[in-house]
Amino acid sequence: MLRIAIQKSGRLFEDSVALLHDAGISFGSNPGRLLRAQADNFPLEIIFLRDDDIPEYVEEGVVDAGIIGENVVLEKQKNVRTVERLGFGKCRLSLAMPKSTAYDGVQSLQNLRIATTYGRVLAAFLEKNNIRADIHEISGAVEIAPSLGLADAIFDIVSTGSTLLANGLREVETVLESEALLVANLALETPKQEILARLLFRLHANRNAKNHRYILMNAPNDRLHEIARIIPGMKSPTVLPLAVEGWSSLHSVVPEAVFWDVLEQLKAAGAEGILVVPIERMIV
Ligand code: PRT
Ligand code: ZN
Repeated sequence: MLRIAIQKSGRLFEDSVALLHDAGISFGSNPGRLLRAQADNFPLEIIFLRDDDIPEYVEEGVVDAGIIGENVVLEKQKNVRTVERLGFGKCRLSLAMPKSTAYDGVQSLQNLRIATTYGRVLAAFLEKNNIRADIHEISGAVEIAPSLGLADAIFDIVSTGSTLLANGLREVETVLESEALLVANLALETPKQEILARLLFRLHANRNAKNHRYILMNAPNDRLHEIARIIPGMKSPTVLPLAVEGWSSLHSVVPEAVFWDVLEQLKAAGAEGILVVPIERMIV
């Protein structure tokens, strides 16, 4: 049995639940109200916690793994292993200042009072840049600190930037690009490692599927060679003869990131009847 902690409620909750559900793991229809849940069809127990507590619980082995923002992992400085970057919960940890204040590079931060809930990450950044500043650690509502006269700058999470804007602040320095991570205890016993590996296998199959498209097309046989060279597929494309003499059907898998370019090239090279279909799961 592997025990995994996810956020009880908040910005990571829904995506964390969806990640497990998409991996075929079911644990009841209303997990938000529970503190713990047992999966019906996978050796996994899910514990719902405040995100701030997860790194410590993972380090101590109270839970074996957790899903948590990289920003929190770095701030808490607990000994945990990052197993996977999960691609959701994206945000950045940035320095921001009142719009009217001049900013001319990190030197402008010298001797300022900076309000934050991420004191350790900020201290490390300032030290790396040889800046001496007064870090003012507060537990929330960081964005209003400058207008209250409590600080000259803030260091906080930014996503769309609209909160900064609403408080008359502008982002002056991005310190960290963060996303949700799957982290694990450093000393998992072998049976737990095996369950984690099974979970990862499923996550990878889903991610590969999401990042690729299956394409099918018809092409005259004298163009097959050229067309096959355009397709950046998994191996070589599958080629099947059509009932019509001199024509074949080609099938392949194309990365999502390039498939529009590939489609244009295929069309120009003489492919016809091109179909692009989503992939449910993909194991490479
Ligand atoms: O209750 P618990 O302690 O578990 O949750 P929490 O309130 O500490 O965290 P929560 O749910 O707000 O965020 C959890 C994680 O989501 C964070 O640790 C980040 O990793 C990630 N995340 C992604 C964000 C944002 N985007 C985000 N926009 N966390 C916070 N914000 C805040 C931001 O600070 C700002 O105040 O949302 C506000 C809106 O941002 P803008 O820039 O879109 O206006
Ligand atoms: Zn929190």
